[in-house]
Amino acid sequence: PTPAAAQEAGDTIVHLFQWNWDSVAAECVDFLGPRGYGGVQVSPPQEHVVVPTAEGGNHPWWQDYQPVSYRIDNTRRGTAEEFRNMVETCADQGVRIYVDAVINHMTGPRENEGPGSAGTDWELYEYPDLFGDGEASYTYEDFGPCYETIENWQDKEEVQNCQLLGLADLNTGDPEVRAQIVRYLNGLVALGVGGFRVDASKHVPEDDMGAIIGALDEVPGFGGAPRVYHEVYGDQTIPYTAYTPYGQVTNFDHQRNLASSFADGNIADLTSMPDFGGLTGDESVVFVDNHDTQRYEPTLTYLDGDRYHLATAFMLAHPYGTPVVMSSYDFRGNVSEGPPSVGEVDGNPAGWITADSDCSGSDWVCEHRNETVAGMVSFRNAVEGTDLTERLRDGSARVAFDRGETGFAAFNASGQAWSLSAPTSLPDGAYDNAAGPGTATVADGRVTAAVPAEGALALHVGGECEEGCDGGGEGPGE
Ligand code: LM2
Ligand code: CA
Repeated sequence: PTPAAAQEAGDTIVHLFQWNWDSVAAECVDFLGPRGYGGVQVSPPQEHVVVPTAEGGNHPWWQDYQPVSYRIDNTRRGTAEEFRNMVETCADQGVRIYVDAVINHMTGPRENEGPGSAGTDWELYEYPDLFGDGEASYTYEDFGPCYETIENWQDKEEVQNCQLLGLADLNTGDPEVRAQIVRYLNGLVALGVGGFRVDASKHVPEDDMGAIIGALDEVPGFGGAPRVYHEVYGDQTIPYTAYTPYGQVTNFDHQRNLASSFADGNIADLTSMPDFGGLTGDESVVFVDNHDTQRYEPTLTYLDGDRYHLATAFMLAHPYGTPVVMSSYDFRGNVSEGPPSVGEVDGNPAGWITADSDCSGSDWVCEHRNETVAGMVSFRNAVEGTDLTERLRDGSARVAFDRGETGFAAFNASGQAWSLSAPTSLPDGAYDNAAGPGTATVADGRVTAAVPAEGALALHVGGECEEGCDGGGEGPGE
C-alpha cells in the first residue's frame, strides 16, 4: 500500500551510477516510484580502496571496484544506516535495489595499502577483517591458484582463474571463500536488497557461480529469490549462455547493435530482433550504454542528446530484454574522473564524499528523467506481455509498431517531423503522447499524427487524453 506511487512498478531498472544512498532514497520517492521504474542498480556498497589522486583532483570512480572488506559501513556514498534506509524507502515505493556485487577479486597491486574507506588496514592478498567482527579474513591462500594477469583470452582456464587487470583473484573453487561471498550477499538480502548485478561474472567459473547463487536466501518483502544479472562479455571462449542457468546476462551484442543502429539513423530493422549473442529476450539484460561503454566505447551516450534518448525510448518500447537505463554524471572526457563530490570530510577515510545528486543544472545528467525516456517507462508498463507488430516504416530512419492491442509507438530518427497515417489495433479514441508533449487521435483503426524530428510518439490504453485533446487528429503540437 503506497499511496505516493501512481503506478505499479515494472521491470525497468535505472543505474544511478555513483549516487549516494540518501539521494537514491529521495529519487525513489520523488520520481522512480511515481513514474513506474522497478529497480535501481547502485554502485558497489562494500568497503573499497582509496586511490590517491592528483592534488585538487578527485578520487577515481573505479576505486569502488577494488574491495577491501565486505563492510558496507563507509563507502564514499554513505553509512550503513543510510544504505539500510535507502533499501527500505525504495521498497516502500515498489522499487528494488540491485547491488553491484564485486566477488571475483579484491584489490590491485598498484593502489596504496590501507586503510580502506571504512578504515580497514589491508595489503595485497591480506584482508584481515571481512565483516568488521574480527571473525573472517582472506589471506594469500584464498587467492589464485593463478597469481598472474590474464593474457590469453582464448584460454578459458586462464580467463577464469588468473587476474583481471591484475586484481587479486579469489579462489572461488574453495568452499570457504564462497562462504564469505555468500555471507556478504545474504547480509544484503536480509536488508531487503532485491537483486544483484554481478561484476565480472565471466571470470568466476560457472560451477562456483552456481554454488554461490544457489545459496542465496529469499528476499524479505518482495519474496522469492533475488533477481540476478551477470556481467558477461560473451565470446567464443566463454559464451553468454554459460551463465544463463544462474540468472540473466548483460547482452553486449544487443547493445552494440542498438547503439550503432541509432547512431547511424538506421533503425527500421530493429523491430524484429534475433537472439543476439544466442540469448533470448527473457535471458537478456539490455542497455544503450553502461558506465564502461560510455567511457571506453562511446557509440551513443548522453553527449549525443535527443538521438540517445530516442534509442533509450526504443529499447523501453521493445519487448526484447530487461532494460537498464544509464544515469550518469558528466565526466568531460576524463574517463577516471570521480563523481561530483563535496570534498574531503574530516575523519572519513573514504576521501571525497559524493555530493547529493541534483537533476537541475548540475553535473548529474539524470538521463532517466528525460521526458521521452520516463514517459516510455509508463508505456512499457502499460503494454507488458504483448507482442510487437510492425505497422509502418518510411525509409530506414522511421518506424512504427503496435504492442498488442494496448499500445502504438512511432520513432523518428531524422531531422524532419514525420507525418504518418498508420493502421493500429489500438481502440479508437484520443490519447496523450507518453513520449512527449501533445495528443493524437485514433479513428477508424488508423492513427494520424506528426512525430517530431528526433522524437517519438507513444499511445497506450490507460493513457487516454482527458483535457486539451485536439480531437482533430493533428497529432502532437509544439
Ligand atoms: C567490471 N566488470 O566486469 C566493471 O564494470 C569495470 O568497471 C571494472 O573496471 C572491472 N570489471 C573490475 O571490477 C574498473 C575500471 C578499471 C579499474 C578497475 C579496478 O574500468 O580501469 O582498474 O575498475 O579499480 C584499475 C586501473 C587499472 C589497473 C587496475 C588494478 O585503471 O589500470 O590495472 O585498477 O590496479 C593494472
Ligand atoms: Ca576468477
